[in-house]
Amino acid sequence: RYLCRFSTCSMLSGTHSRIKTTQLGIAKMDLSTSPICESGVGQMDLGSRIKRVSIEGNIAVGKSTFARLLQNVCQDWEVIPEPVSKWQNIEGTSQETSAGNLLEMMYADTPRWSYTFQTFSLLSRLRTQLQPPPPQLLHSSNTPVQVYERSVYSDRYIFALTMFQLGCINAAEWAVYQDWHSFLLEQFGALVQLEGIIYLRAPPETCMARLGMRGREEERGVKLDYLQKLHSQHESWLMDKTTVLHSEKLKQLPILVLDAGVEFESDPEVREMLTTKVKEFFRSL
Ligand code: DCM
Ligand code: MG
Repeated sequence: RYLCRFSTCSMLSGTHSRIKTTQLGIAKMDLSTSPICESGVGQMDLGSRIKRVSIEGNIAVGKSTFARLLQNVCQDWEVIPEPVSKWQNIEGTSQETSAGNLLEMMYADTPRWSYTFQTFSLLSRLRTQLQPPPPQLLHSSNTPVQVYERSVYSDRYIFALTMFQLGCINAAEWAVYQDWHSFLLEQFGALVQLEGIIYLRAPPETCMARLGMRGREEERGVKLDYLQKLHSQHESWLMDKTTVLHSEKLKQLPILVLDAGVEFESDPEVREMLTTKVKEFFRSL
């Protein structure tokens, strides 16, 4: 079963090269002056006034770096990182023993482990996002925002879908995955509902270079054509809006597109420009 699927899964073999040559740029936004941190609140229910936004973007585009940057901008913004360390160290039945590194297993034998990986990614992310917000966010006098690194939506519409299209998740697994996803969102969707999405957009070549620099051991075999495929998938979902989505709310979500092709970490002017856009975006939600 796996051998036969392996031939169609090209993540590590370099046969897919579909990339859109769309002009990369920053979405136009109204840059008025007052930052969200200075805005007051009305009489709204404490929990419901917390905004939830996810940062989306290709592997190694700089989501974690950008999230850290945002964390330092405003104390009323809570950044929730992607639970990668949980995937690298699956808890065994006794808490001291690890049941393995699922990220490593997935990259080492993608057709064998993709379904398992995607199921666990969805589960661990949902669990993380269902955690109650910290008290300082609930009692903040400003507009609190929870910023998630990726979401249950990119799990499905970027990664799981790509794995299905590459033949690394078969038709039965895809049907089961989608059934789980839809069911879990029916049950918990309201609790993890997003108000907006920040799309960090960069050429796959830039992501490839950054992936090399960060040197995560498990990702050594990742090829440019896989990043190109993921880039096209992000473009279809967030720019062209051609991805078939299963939630009306998701279709309507406001999206802030930021050019992450520039070196935003080291350049204070670029950092300032990007965080101003984020403040304005949060204020508009
Ligand atoms: N990942 C995946 N499927 C998901 C979510 C993440 O394969 N649903 C992988 C891609 C990266 C790593 O996990 O190898 C997350 O790293 P990054 O923060 O660069 O996106
Ligand atoms: Mg990251």
